[in-house]
Order: sequence, then structure tokens, then C-alpha cells
Amino acid sequence: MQQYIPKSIESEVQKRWETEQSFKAVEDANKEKFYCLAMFPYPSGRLHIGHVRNYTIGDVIARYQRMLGKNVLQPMGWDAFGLPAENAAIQNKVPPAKWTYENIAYMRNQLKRLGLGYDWDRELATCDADYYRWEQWLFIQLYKKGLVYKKTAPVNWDPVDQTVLANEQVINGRGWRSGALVERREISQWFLKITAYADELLKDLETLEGEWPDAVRIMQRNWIGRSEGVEIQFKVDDKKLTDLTELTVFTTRPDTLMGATYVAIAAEHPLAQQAATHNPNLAEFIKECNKTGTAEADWETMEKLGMDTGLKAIHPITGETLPLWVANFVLMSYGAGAVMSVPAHDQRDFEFAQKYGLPIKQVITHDEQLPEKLEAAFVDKGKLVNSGQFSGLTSQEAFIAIAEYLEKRDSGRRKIHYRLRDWGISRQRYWGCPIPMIECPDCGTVPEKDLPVLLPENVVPGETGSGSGSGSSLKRDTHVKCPQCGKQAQRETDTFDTFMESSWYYARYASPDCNSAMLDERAFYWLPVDQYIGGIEHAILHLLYARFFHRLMRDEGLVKGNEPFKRLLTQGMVLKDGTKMSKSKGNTVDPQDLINKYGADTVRLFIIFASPPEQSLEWSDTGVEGAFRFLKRLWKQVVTHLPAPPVDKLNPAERDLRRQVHETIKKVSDDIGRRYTFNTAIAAIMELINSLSRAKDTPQSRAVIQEGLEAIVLMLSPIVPHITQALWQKLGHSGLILDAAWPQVDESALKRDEIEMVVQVNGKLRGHISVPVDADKQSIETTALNEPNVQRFTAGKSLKKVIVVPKKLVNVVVV
Ligand code: ANZ
Ligand code: ZN
Repeated sequence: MQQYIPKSIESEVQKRWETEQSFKAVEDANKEKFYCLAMFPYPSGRLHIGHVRNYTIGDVIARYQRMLGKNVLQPMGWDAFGLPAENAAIQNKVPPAKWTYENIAYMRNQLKRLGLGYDWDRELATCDADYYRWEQWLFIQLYKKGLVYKKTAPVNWDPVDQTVLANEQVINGRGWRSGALVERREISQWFLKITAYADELLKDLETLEGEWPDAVRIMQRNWIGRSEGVEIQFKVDDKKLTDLTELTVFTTRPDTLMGATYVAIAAEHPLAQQAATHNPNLAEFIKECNKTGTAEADWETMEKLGMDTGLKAIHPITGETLPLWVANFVLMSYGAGAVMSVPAHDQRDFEFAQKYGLPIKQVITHDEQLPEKLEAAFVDKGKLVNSGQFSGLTSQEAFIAIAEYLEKRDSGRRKIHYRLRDWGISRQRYWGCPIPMIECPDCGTVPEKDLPVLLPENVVPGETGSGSGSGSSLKRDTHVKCPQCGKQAQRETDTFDTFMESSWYYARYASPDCNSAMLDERAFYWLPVDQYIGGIEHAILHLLYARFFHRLMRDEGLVKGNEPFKRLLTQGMVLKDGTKMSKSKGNTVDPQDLINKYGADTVRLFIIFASPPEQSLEWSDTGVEGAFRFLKRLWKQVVTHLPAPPVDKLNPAERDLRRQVHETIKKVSDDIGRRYTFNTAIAAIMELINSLSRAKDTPQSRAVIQEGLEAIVLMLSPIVPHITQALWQKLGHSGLILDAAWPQVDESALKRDEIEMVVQVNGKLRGHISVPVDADKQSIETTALNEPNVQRFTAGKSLKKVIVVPKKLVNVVVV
């Protein structure tokens, strides 16, 4: 076969992998394991180019590790619950299950066609009851441990479709289908106590240093948001307007307490509610505040508004009375839902005070002289002024002094707050894992007894009889006998947030067929994942939830260690003409078309060569062409090469060529194994191919070329596994290249030829040095001057010049 015909080569090689079960992973305690995982896809219908990049990167790493001799696990599965299936179901009138399983079948074939080395025996789909029953099981264990609770929380309510909407179904405040203005409704929902693990999730980020990208660790740290501060009590003294006598604020800057000039509370704060009962304006204002969305982003940018309640708060140190305002930027869900406002030292308080004419009092400074009027808040720490007995202290000293002062008088205490909230996991959706809970009129909340609680799969949301819209109440008979007392009880109809399923799938791959437990001892062998690969869009929630679940499973004795993912690689975006590829922009390329036209190896090579995995990749049709041409050339070079056995007598040119072979092995091993810069590895291989093709045809050089081509084919095999398998056979090997060992550097081949040079000092022979033939002038001079006998004759003298006669002598002139 003189022609490179990817289609037939690829299908033949893939058939061989299948019959030999090449990627089946079997536990082997005597072998070092390597678990390589790329984030599993949502079965949307077809692979997009981002998937192809993600999975190719993973496959390169997995195959490389295997050639190092490790026992590699690389599994694949489907994040199969979620909203798109429901939307497609409404549109096409097919049950989400059917749509999902059809997509899975199609996409599985696409992945196989790409030559990705997965152990398909471990495939899982999260919508499969064999999978989600264990999630239900874990949820019940957590409920028994007190790590699960129920409370009311707001949802988006579409008053026309009579259904709850997900955030992404609300467009400009209106329902995506009905166009009706969406309302906020409070309903009872389930929460997981992730805050109980906040401290651990934060601290252990340190153990991931150097293993996870810094950006991801920083995002996680900020999301958890640990704040050390003080809770301070202010007395409220107004028997007419309220029966509450106290109010607590949380501050991270107790050193600024003497500069507090008013107190601001959230609209939902009980004091605000009470004050409003006598004040219709205030009641109206509070209603307005409650209307705005709950999204974090809104709070940063929205206009700061407030209203005086008429109540007064008493400063815990000075006894002054401070006005008490309701402000729309104070969150009820953070700290104490109330803030002591220090306009001189907090920019938000400053702007608010200016807007509403509230006093501004500076109490922290760097200088002796205070400005007449502050132009902006002075937010730095510094020295205290205008602070009574605390004046003169530094901010740091004052933090402690004021905290202790308040603690002694029972009007404050040090406190650590987290930005992280407990995880609301209830979704009012059909296509998700049923929450295994029952409400009994007599017994209260009772966990389901028989798992799995099945989701009926033949339902088409939106059809008559199933209710309108895609709310969850349509999906199944909610009447059930109470497992405790046997009376008629009510089943939970909500489903889990789909982040639940993706929080532990990596562990289930270790024991995918275990039907007696969530995991078995195989998880001890495979976990943690050694290399995880996925998009940066999952930097916060998915990774945090998976880290949380790993600890939950650890505390159930199911896994060991604290972290699920030892090393993390976040791959960059795929761009076309500088912008992100997306359906809405119409600038996508279909990987399937490219595979059909050029073969999988070309697509893999282009994607890996175009840029380092963490950076964005600019799509280029000519780049794909180039990758294809390169493979054709490699093919030709190997098939026209005449095999030759190794020899040991080489002339200098042949030695140079052999040195390049081993220098390339060294560089490529480092690029692929440590730096993950696969693109520069390929560039070095291309250079080597050029050098090999230029070599004179002698029996000796043929031996070097044989060695070079074998190394090239081996080193390219993780990236382009099909063509290299075929070429491996052409080079005289019958086995699978994926079981061959990664090429080793021959250190002796790296040594450069050396020559002898004589060294004179002022014209007299004083020594001999040995230097590489191609050494530059500078390094020859240094070697000459360091020669011990030369040093004796130059000691104490001053160096005038050094003359180098190439390949012959060095003359050192001193005076
Ligand atoms: C007085 C003060 C003075 C503050 C100063 C800051 C600077 P982090 O670091 O995010 O924890 N705060 C407290 N609870 C709040 C709530 N429920 N809604 C909005 N803001 C709230 O932020 C803590 C700071 O955020 C607290 O410290 C408080 O303002 C404000 F020169 O108290 B500070
Ligand atoms: Zn009961």
C-alpha cells in the first residue's frame, strides 16, 4: 500500500482494538495506575469541535501514560438529565428518554470514529436508574446525618404557563414560552449543607497548588469567600414602632466602628418589616426591593437606593443614636442582613451618604493632617483618629482591641462568615433524578424505602393530561403509602439539580456495574483521578460540588483521600475568526464533515498542533490541510524507507543525525509528559523528519533513519494512533503500538564530538583543552582560561586579549 488512505486504515485499526479489547481496564495491584478523565458530555445530539478538542487532549495523555507502562483507565459516559431534552420533547413530541438515548447512540459512534481509547464496558448514563438510585441512596444517608434540610426559597413563576422556570428560561424578565412577566414565588425546597465543609474545601485548595491552574483555585477561593470579622449588637429603642430591642451587624472592619454614622438593613429584615406596618411609603419601597432578581451580578451594578425607617440604633461604644435605613444593596442572606455604615471608609456607604445627606466621619488615616472634605472613601487600613480611647492604634491593633472591648461588654463577638451558601438542589423539572422523599400527614418527612424511585420514561411533557408547561407535577402519581405508618402520603415531585449527577460520576466509573452499593473496593484502586480535563466554564460549581461529594463519600467510607482530581487541565476555547464558535453566530465547523473528508488522525493532529491545550485555538481550514499533508508525507517517508539493522560505526554527519534523534526524544518526552505543550513536541518531530529526509543514503545512515522513524512513529502514536499503528507494522513490528514502550533517550548519543586545542600564553604552549567541535568562541575562551596550567601563567596579570584559531589553538595575551 503506497497511498495514504485514512478511511480504510482507521477502520481496520479500530476493528483490531475492538477485537483485542485494547482499552479494557483491569485492576492490578502490582501496576501503577493512571486514571485519565475528560469531562463527560451532555448528549445534545452531535459532537462539537470543543468536545473533539477536550477528548483528544485526554486521549493523548492517556496513551502516553500507557506507553510509560502504567495501568490506564479512560472511561466515557453521558451527563444525560437536563433541560434541553425537555425542550426538545415539547417541540418534537417525543419523550426525553427516547431523544436522549438516540443522541447517545449517535455520539458514541462519533467518539469511536475519532479513535478515542475508552473502556466502553464502563460507560454510564446518569439518566439510567442503575446510576441515579445510588444518588438517591446517598441523599437519604445525608438526610439521616442532618446534612440535608428543607426550607423555603424563591423560584421564577410563570403565571400563564403555571410553571416554575429555570433561570435560563427567563428572558428579560419574561417566560420563554408565554412571554408573561415572571413572578418570584417562595416554595419549600431541599438543601445540601455544603457550608459544613466550607473550611475544608477552602483549606485543601492549598494541596492543589501547582496541580490545578491558579485561576481555578482563586475562583474557588473567592466563591467560598471566607471573611473574618466581628458581629456587633446595636440597641434599638423604640417601643412604638417595634418590639425588637436589638440588631446585629457583621463587619470585617471593626476598626472603623467609631466612624459609623448610620445603620443599613436588608428589605427582608424583621425590623424593616415592622417599621413598614406603620409606614406605607416604606412598605412600598420594600416591595420594590423584593422585585429585583436574585442574581449576584445585579447587586453589583444596580442603583443604590434606600429609605429611612425612622428607627434609631444606639452606637455600642459612644451611645450616640444613629439613623436606621433600609437599603437595597444589603443582602438578607449574608452576615446578619445588616451593616454598620462607615461612609468615610467604604465606597458604597460613601456614595449612599452623599446621595441622602448622611454624615461622613473619618477615623482612619495615613497622615497627621486630615483633609477638609473626603473626595472618596479612604478604604486602606491605617492609624485610628477621632476614635476616643482607640485613637493612635493601627487598624490591626484596633481590630483586636475593639473586638475585645465589645466581647467584654457582651455586645459583640468575633465571627467567621462564608460567602458560600448551602446548595439548593430541588428543581421543578420532569427530566431529572426523583428526590426520594415522602411527606406523611402523621410522620412528617420520611425517606422512600424502595430504591430506585423511578422516573417514568414514556412521558412527553406538555401533552394534555400531563399539565401545561414543563413543571414536575406532571410526571407521576404522587399518592403513595407512608413507609412508616402505611397511611396515604404525598410523594416529592421535584427532581435533583443535574449538578448532583456530575458530582460523583468520576467515582462510579471505578465500579460501574456494582449493584449492591454506590461504589466498591475498586474505587480505592482507581481514585483519585490523576488527570482531569475540561472547560474553564466549570471552574467553580462543578468542581466545587465534586470536591464536596468526594468528601461526603469519604465520610461514608466509600473513597479514600480528600480530593477527587489530582491534576486539572482546563482547555481553551475554539475560535473562528477571533470569536467563539457558536451555533447562534453560525460560525461552527462540524467535526464529522472533517473526519469524513480527512480522517480522524488529521483532525486530531490539527487540534493538538494548533495551540497549547490551555490556550484558545484559532480554527483554520488551511491548518487542517497542512496536517493532512504532513501525514501523507510521513506515510510516504516510512513506506519508501528500506529497513536496516543498527550499526555502531558512524561518521560525524551520521552521529549528528543520531544526536538529533535523541535530542528530539528528550524534548518530546518533556513536552508531552511534563509541560503538556503538545504543539512544540510536534514541531520538533517535524524538524527531525526534515533532517532524516535530507540524510545521505548509506547503509549506516539507513540504520539511523530506521531508529529515527521508529522513534517518530512511537512519539506521534498518542496523537495520531491509526496511521502510526499501520506504519509500526511497516517498520517490521507486529504488535500494537499502544503497548510499545515510549522511546528512551540514549545519553551517549547526546554527547557532541570533541576536538583537542592547544592553549598558549603569550605565544608559549601552556596546556591542552578538549571542546565540542561546534563550540562557540566564548565557550572556547572560557574553557581555555580555566585550564589549571594556563591559570598559573595568567594569575595576577591583566588580560589583554584572547585569539582563537578555530579547531587549532587559543593564544592568551596577558601583561
Ligand atoms: C463596616 C465596614 C467599614 C465594612 C469599612 C467594610 C469597610 P466581605 O469581605 O465580603 O465579608 N456587609 C456585611 N453584611 C452585608 C450584607 N448582608 N449585605 C451587604 N453588605 C454587607 O464583606 C464584609 C463587609 O460587607 C462588612 O464590613 C460590611 O461592611 C458589608 F470601611 O462593615 B463592613
Ligand atoms: Zn406516616
